[in-house]
Amino acid sequence: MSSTPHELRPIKIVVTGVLKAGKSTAISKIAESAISIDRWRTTVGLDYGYTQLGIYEIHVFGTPGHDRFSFMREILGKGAAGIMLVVDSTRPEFFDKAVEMLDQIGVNAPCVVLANKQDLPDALPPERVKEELVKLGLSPETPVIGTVATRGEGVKEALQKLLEMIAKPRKPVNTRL
Ligand SMILES: Nc1nc2c(ncn2[C@@H]2O[C@H](COP(=O)(O)OP(=O)(O)O)[C@@H](O)[C@H]2O)c(=O)[nH]1
Ligand SMILES: [Mg+2]
Repeated sequence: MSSTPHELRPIKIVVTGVLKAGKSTAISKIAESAISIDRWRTTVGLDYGYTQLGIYEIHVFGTPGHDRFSFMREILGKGAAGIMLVVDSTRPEFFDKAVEMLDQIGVNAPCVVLANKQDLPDALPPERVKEELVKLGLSPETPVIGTVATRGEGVKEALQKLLEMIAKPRKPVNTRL
């Protein structure tokens, strides 16, 4: 069965992470079209990207890294079907902050982590990134995928994984339904 545009399901995905982790770069690789509101190469407002994959019409929103925009994280998180957390695998000192940002999104949606900058020699491998993040409170079921956002490596795979998690039926709140 082929799907017509009418059957496309619009969903919102939020991309979060600290400054310079690679969020804008990752979004530009995911999306057919992407915009970034930035100044001096730093995202000050937000990133937005749009793409279609399978049955989904995907609207990707990147949260701004600067703390003075922290209020935006909760706003952007509203109604999100999934979350992508981008971390710079060479900067474990920021992992704590990354997990904190995940909390600030404030939605209990499926999440994947992009262990980005795997091309750099001092990058922690994805398994090590996961170990560290779990120590800081990340749920151990969260997939952590190695990526090189500048080359687009692993980014689409991470999105695909997230979509699989979104598609998985979750226990209904009302068990009689
Ligand atoms: N070496 C390397 N650099 C990256 C990678 N992803 C992003 N960068 C660089 O890291 C910097 C910050 O990326 P950006 O996407 O603006 O981060 P954001 O602040 O999270 O949106 C830029 O100079 C990017 O070119 C990667 O996978 N490898
Ligand atoms: Mg940015």
